[in-house]
Amino acid sequence: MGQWERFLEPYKQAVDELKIKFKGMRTQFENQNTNSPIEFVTGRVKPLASIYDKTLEKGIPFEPSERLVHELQDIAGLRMMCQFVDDIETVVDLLRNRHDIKVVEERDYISQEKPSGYRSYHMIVEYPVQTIRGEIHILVEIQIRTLAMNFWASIEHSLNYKYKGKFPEEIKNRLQSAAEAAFRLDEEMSLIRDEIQEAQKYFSEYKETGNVNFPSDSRESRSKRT
Ligand code: 0O2
Ligand code: 0O2
Repeated sequence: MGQWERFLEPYKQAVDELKIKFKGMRTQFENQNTNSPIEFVTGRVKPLASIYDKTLEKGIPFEPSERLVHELQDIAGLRMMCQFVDDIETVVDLLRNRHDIKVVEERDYISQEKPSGYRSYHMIVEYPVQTIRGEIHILVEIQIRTLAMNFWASIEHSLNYKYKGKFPEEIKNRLQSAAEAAFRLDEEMSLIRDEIQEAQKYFSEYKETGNVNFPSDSRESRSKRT
């Protein structure tokens, strides 16, 4: 096994374990018939090429080292996607209260969006990985964002790769206005959150049982809310 493979092994274990645990949180909400604040979870170990780019950017040697461990806090990364902006705070609280992770840092790019238009909530946590050589504490970056924020970030990330961060002025402006549109979409969806969640509840009941009884007063209660 090569030195990089050995170095990245516990990071892979951390991502795999946390992915299962976080997906489990979603399942627990589903099992108690409650709308989950977590829509879906993804995770990855930073590819070696991206680690290399980051070491060049930061001016640190490209080799497994303590310095690399401390300066690259997102070698292990998880993303938790939410339907609504308010769910983000719920997920952040759930993570703060877990005993298997220790929050090291939080960065709120939602109330303080980045100049690019990027919005997301970042947590750097320490996670203990059990290995045959003992326990290792791994730094993990968790990005928590809405589906709209995720859509914008994925598009911007691909364009960033294409233009190597040097966007033509027009693209830059369009991305900023797209970020505002995503923000407005999140706001609009929040306004009809109850309506959406009620519909989703009936839809999952329908998927499970094949039939569903909308309460007779649902139309009435909906109109009362508006
Ligand atoms: P399910 O049942 O589809 O939810 P792995 O290859 O197993 O290590 P994984 O989890 O398959 O990793 O891949 P990854 O890339 O980490 O996460 C992708 C997961 O996110 C998949 O779920 C996708 O279905 C889910 N996903 C991606 N985009 C969306 C989306 O827009 N909406 C929803 N609801 N889910 C999305 P799973 O894990 O395959 O399970
Ligand atoms: P990748 O390919 O996603 O891994 P750092 O740069 O990590 O030393 P920084 O910049 O303070 O420190 O970290 P930050 O900004 O809190 O988090 C970095 C990660 O957030 C990025 O990882 C992206 O995943 C995401 N991110 C931050 N800003 C933007 C942005 O403007 N657009 C998009 N699409 N994503 C962003 P990497 O390593 O840059 O990339």
